[in-house]
Amino acid sequence: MLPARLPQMPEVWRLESKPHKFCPGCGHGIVLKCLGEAVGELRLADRTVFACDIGCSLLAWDFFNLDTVQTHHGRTLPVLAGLKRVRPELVVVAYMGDGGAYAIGAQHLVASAGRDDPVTVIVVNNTVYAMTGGQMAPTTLPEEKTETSPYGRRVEESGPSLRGPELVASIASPGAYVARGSVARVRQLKDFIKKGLRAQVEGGHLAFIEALSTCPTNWRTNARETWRFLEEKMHKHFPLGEYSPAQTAREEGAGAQPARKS
Ligand SMILES: Cc1ncc(C[n+]2csc(CCOP(=O)(O)OP(=O)(O)O)c2C)c(N)n1
Ligand code: SF4
Repeated sequence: MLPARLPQMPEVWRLESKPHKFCPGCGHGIVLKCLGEAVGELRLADRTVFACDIGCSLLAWDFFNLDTVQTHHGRTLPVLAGLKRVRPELVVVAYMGDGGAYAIGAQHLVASAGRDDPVTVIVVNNTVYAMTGGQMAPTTLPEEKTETSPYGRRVEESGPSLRGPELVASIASPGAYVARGSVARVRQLKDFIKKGLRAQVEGGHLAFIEALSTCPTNWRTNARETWRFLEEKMHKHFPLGEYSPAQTAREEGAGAQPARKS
């Protein structure tokens, strides 16, 4: 039997593509719902272009009633930076996994942050390459077991797990918006995404939001273990909040540390 009151969905929700194809317990649907609501509440639907990367994010290619482009792995940001240059009136949203953003697409992320491309970037960090079977990613936590680190990630061999917002904030322009949210803090995540859209629309700046997310399929966790891993391990290693781009790093070429605002 259907519940008496169905949950309210964003106005850009595309009913024909539901139910969606993400696994049960996956965080992608939560991030996308936040994005859909943010686009609707800011009345941007008629000029927003949504672009998704290779990886599980590509399952969102027909998720919204929005113009959508699906790009090669790691190439979503330069595709949208180019689109924005020729059609500056559009609002462009790049939706990527941590593998796409921080491994194969890292060069584009660094270049876009340096150029302050007016694109809103959302990176879903689930600590693994999910779609290809759970291999170790740049964001895999120390000691975390994956398909390619069956005894746990060894920092001595693979380096520390990469913190995306901290990296972007250390090279981005002072006007850029940088934050890290989590699917376990939905209102905060949606607020960050809204601010990220405003940074593009009102300020003409890059916005970068990382969303900590769940992948029970590759973590091989049940519901309770999934949430524990997210809230106890990931939140500890990847602090939530907004990050101030380091003005001095840009002006003087120095390695100033980005400050966390909240
Ligand atoms: C150029 C290129 N290299 C590798 C692949 C194979 N590949 C497809 S998805 C993927 C991993 C995706 O991981 P991530 O970007 O973190 O997204 P997730 O699936 O975790 O959401 C890889 C390596 C590819 N499609 N193209
Ligand atoms: S493999 Fe992981 S990230 Fe991909 S849809 Fe399933 S739960 Fe989500």
